[in-house]
Amino acid sequence: MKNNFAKNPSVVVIGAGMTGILMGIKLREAGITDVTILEKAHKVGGTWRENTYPGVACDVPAHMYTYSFRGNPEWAHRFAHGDEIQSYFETVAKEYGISDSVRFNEAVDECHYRDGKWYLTTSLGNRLTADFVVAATGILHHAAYPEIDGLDSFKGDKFHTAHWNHDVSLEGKRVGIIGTGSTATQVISEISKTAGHLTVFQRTPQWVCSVPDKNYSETDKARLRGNQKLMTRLSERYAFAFRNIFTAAVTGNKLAHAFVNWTTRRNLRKSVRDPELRAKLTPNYKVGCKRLIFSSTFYAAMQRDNVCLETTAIQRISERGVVTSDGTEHALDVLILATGFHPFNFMRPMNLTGRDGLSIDSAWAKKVQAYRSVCLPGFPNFFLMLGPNTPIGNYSVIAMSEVQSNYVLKLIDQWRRDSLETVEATEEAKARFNAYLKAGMGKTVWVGGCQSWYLDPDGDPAMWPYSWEQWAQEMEEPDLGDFHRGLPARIAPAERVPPQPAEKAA
Ligand code: N01
Repeated sequence: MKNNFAKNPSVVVIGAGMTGILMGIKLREAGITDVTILEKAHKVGGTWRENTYPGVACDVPAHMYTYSFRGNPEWAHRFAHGDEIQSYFETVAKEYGISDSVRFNEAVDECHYRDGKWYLTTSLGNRLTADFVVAATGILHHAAYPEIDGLDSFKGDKFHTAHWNHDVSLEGKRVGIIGTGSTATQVISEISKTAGHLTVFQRTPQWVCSVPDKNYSETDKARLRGNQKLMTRLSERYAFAFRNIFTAAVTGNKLAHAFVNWTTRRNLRKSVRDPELRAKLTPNYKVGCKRLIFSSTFYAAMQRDNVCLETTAIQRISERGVVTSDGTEHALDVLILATGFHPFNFMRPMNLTGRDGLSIDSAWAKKVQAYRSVCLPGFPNFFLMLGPNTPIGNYSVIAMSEVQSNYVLKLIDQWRRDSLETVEATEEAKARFNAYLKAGMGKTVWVGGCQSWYLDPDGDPAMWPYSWEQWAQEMEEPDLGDFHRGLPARIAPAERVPPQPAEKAA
């Protein structure tokens, strides 16, 4: 591609999941030819490659969960199943020539900035030098194991949903599952069909909204094939509804919240007739405080004869099963941990240091924050995709990545035309941005009296508290006043780590 820029940067993208594929496509479109994508696994797909548990699906409508430039007429369900999504990403990566250029089975171990360049060392011992690094490393990929006494003593089969053991058949077995989040509700709906007996260990009930699934017929698909315009219209219709109902409901729109509150409570009332079970499944916090669960099958699954809801607290795990605080031992053959992820482990375990030896652990020692989610002061020419306060929630994370990738490309363009010597947001800009976020949190539903992975260790939501439209508009053009011009002041020694040995370019 011909362009009028003085410089053509070298860029390393870390990760070939949904965002890494997108960045690869966008960088090439921008005429940037020196792009290396490193992927720790053997194929593209990220979270959809990793999560293969029974029932895995996307609870955002499939036609909305696609790249805006590459609709998918082949979706078989309104809420696409994990394998369909994985296959979509593999297809797009192939079509756009991304898979051929990814270096698979090569993780980034070290990533250090010095004098205008990034120096990376990979798990294969290779060394690379780059002008820019884009961490497309995803959000929820470090499985959280519960801290329960005796967890390792269990003699049956035990695994986390993110590392499903497909060698273990559940047919006819006594199965226990800990957790009732978005993942667990999908798993429970599916495995309750075959397990001999399923005990669901619930610590906190969840609000569940029913949006029925739909199978797309061959006629539906044929209508969409070759018609990107129609697919875009369909995607926009879903996005409009989700933004104005679910996103609005959690970010302070009272009318939208009243509607979601009403329909969610009604779903529980209509779906669960037994008052005792209903009471156990009724949360005591606001609808939407924890991520709203979309399922039209969970409540039915909970009422199967072979399913039992256990709300007594777990005391410990024994060799035979789960012991609850009333002294009951629930004997199990298989224990499934649907206990979620560590959401603030962005980019780990990579060893990352920015300018003047500032380590990411030091930079985030007090709080995990960024400027506009993607820029980290002290880490010039480095972008973290889907970083803190991205408007994640019940919306398409692909749409978020597209907005952020355009923002990042505009910043790289500033470097290419020499308007910015390095791209680094100032500490002041970060502080101002985070104060602005904090000011908006009070009216959101996340401060509605619940615990969830949305909250950081201080209890502050790591979310975007305003409307989607406001976010997209503010991300449209970078405010260059928020970036360093010329040489920034050195970072105080107390915040640094010892200097890293010099690496040679690959
Ligand atoms: O994890 P979670 P998840 N003892 O953290 C319980 C995305 N996602 O994997 O509520 C007992 O939500 C914990 O209990 P409590 C989506 O963004 C998307 O389900 O903390 N219980 C909770 O019930 C989602 O939000 C899709 O009291 C313990 C559960 O484990 C995110 O992934 C599908 C415990 C953890 O729930 C995470 O969802 C699936 C303990 N010690 C997931 N520790 C889509 O469809 C934890 N729990 C797009």
